[in-house]
Amino acid sequence: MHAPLTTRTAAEVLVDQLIANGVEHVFCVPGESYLGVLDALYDRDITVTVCRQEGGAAMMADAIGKATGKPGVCFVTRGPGATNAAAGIHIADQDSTPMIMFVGQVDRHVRGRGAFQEMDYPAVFGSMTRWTTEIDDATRVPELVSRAFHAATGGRPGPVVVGLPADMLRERVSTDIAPPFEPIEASPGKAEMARLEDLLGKAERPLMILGGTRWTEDACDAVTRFAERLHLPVATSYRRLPLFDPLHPCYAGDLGLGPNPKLIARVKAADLVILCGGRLGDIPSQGYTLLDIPGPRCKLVHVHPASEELGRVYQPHLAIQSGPVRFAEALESIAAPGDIAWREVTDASHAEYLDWTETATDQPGGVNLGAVMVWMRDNLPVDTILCNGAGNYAAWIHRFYRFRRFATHIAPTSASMGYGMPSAVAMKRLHPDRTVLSVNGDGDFLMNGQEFATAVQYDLPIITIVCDNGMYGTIRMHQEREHPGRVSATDLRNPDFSAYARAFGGFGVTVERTEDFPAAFRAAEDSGQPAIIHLRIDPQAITPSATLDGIRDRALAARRD
Ligand SMILES: Cc1ncc(C[n+]2csc(CCOP(=O)(O)OP(=O)(O)O)c2C)c(N)n1
Ligand SMILES: [Mg+2]
Repeated sequence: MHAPLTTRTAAEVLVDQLIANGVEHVFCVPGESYLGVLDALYDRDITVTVCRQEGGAAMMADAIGKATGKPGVCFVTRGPGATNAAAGIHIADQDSTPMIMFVGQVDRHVRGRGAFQEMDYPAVFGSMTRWTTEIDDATRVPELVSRAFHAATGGRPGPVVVGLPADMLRERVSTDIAPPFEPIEASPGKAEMARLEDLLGKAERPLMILGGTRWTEDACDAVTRFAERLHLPVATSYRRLPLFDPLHPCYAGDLGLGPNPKLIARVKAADLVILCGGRLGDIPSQGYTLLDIPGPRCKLVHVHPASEELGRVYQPHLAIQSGPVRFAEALESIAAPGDIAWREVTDASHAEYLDWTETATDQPGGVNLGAVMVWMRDNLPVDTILCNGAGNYAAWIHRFYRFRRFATHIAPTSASMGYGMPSAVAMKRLHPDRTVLSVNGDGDFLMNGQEFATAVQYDLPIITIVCDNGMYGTIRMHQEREHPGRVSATDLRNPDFSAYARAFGGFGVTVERTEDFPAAFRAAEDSGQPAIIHLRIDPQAITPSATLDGIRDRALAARRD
């Protein structure tokens, strides 16, 4: 314990405890329920970003958690603020992102009466957080904040919600600040690593899949060295692309939405799958079809920091309860088999990845999103951070863009729309000197497009791309498959997104032809302002390899058969 024994308000103790835990940024929408905290933030060394909607604030905190591995922090007001923020809490839960949301609460003496904006946080958030609590005793702020950091980062990381009764925040207490938290790393045992070595020695077609969170750049480097020594093919799980350099000769590709069919065949043919960090959930497992449940036919080695995830869906042949950091370190001890049987498989897998991603596919319409991704991949700095939400437009990111540095892709595995704008704000606050892109669909963007105002407020020259096809394209695609020709509630009449940018005080430009994109991008950069590049996309260009009419015709033909 340290810090002097002077009296402070509980709100001041809370903010000091955050600073002691290394928190540099908080994101908030103000509320009268936590005025004491806003006052404590006034003269403390912590960067505050005031947002336009709590969903955006919570997504910004999630983005910080994704980028740094340490809890991102947001503050929101009770009832309506908390419910708005729920979108970000759910993302952090599904994505295993460490984050902490502090939320105001009514005074303790009126609690339970259904007082103004009162809400029962454990009841509301209990099913999507690692821990939800309320601090009733001002002297326990350091203890409970410390526990919040441990709960958000331990095992499988996730969100924590902490309720703060307004009268508790006003109380003066003389309490010390607790020491900073240290994330707890589980390590693999020698016996498990020996069994892994043995399994590799007997394998003919092994494959490693990297996913989940708790990674560091060093851990990724160590896995890369291991893959190199064993010439092991490595795939990345859905939206965990930056865990492995896609141009490394061992890279086999991305297991996400619209994956390379050849990669799917390779996973199905593997006799040993080393699933490191992730859960191989619904999306990367292609609707739970890649491995048999509960007992996969291949030998499955599942490495995960949380015991409750091991054996939850798949029965692993070898379960290793370890975070990626310690597991990656331990990989150094594994000897390469004398004769590496899978050399050619690895080379072929990488060649298939390159073939699948190298050049944009032909598309209807003036703007080819694949060509836009290829241009950005070839022309932007390698440490560019790309943020996005959900929609079919993201298929072109996954397929054609390349993430060659750690934590350069910030996007929800929960495929929550509206994430691309707020997360880009958080990334530009965190890394003012790096290029930050926010890539959005037209439906997606307007879910949190108001955070463009936050980018303007803090002079954050983010380049925002809005892929405007005039529809909720993903749902239209499903509609054409299942109810061909019956377009229901998926058309959108959109604003002029470049005028939207200018109305907010930013730079806006509309692009109608692929060849105009580079100049538009450079003009957006040169403006030095937050910018929106409005891309007009032909609605027929629904995926990199299919048109809407093609999907409709196939569905109608299937009905006639
Ligand atoms: C918050 C949220 N609401 C609804 C959905 C369901 N959904 C998934 S994709 C999609 C449409 C996305 O449309 P748009 O952003 O325009 O991208 P497009 O598919 O047209 O490229 C919808 C409604 C979702 N994933 N998240
Ligand atoms: Mg759209």
